Amino acid sequence: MTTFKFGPHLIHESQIFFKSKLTVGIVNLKPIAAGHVLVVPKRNTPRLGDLSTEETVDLMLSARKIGNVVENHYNCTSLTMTIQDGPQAGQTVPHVHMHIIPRKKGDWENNDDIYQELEDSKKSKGVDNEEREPRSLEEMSQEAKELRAYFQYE
Ligand code: AMW
Repeated sequence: MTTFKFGPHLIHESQIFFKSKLTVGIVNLKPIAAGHVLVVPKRNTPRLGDLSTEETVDLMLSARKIGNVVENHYNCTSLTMTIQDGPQAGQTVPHVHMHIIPRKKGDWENNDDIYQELEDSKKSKGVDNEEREPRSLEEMSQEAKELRAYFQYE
């Protein structure tokens, strides 16, 4: 796999840090916190309900492993793990994905503000009307390299 199709987006191999039989872990173009990554089934399908049982189990087991790693790597103590399953739930990329966001005490003043921030991060302009800059491939590749070291990766 040299590139991976995430909905309409072409993901560079260097953005991928985890691969199982049916799932990949990729670093995020516009993370809302350090270690905000995405867990994505290899097969491109929009809704969780489209996945086979095997794909669903593989996704969840992968999310558990990845969550463990990012929580430790970023010295956090909890995880927000969320799937926006369909456009009315806020899904913008029509390819199933779970957000994993490492959390620690005091990171957001009100715990659930994280969901608003997640929404804002996906708009082309943020709440302050500032354009949210996507990260460079170099920056994303560096993070993926660090995370890849925790997994048996081929
Ligand atoms: W969804 O609105 O569909 O729940 O979330 C889409 C996520 O995908 C966002 O976190 C966004 O930053 C991320 N994203 C969009 N395009 C890319 C890309 N090319 N590489 C990595 N992440 C991406």
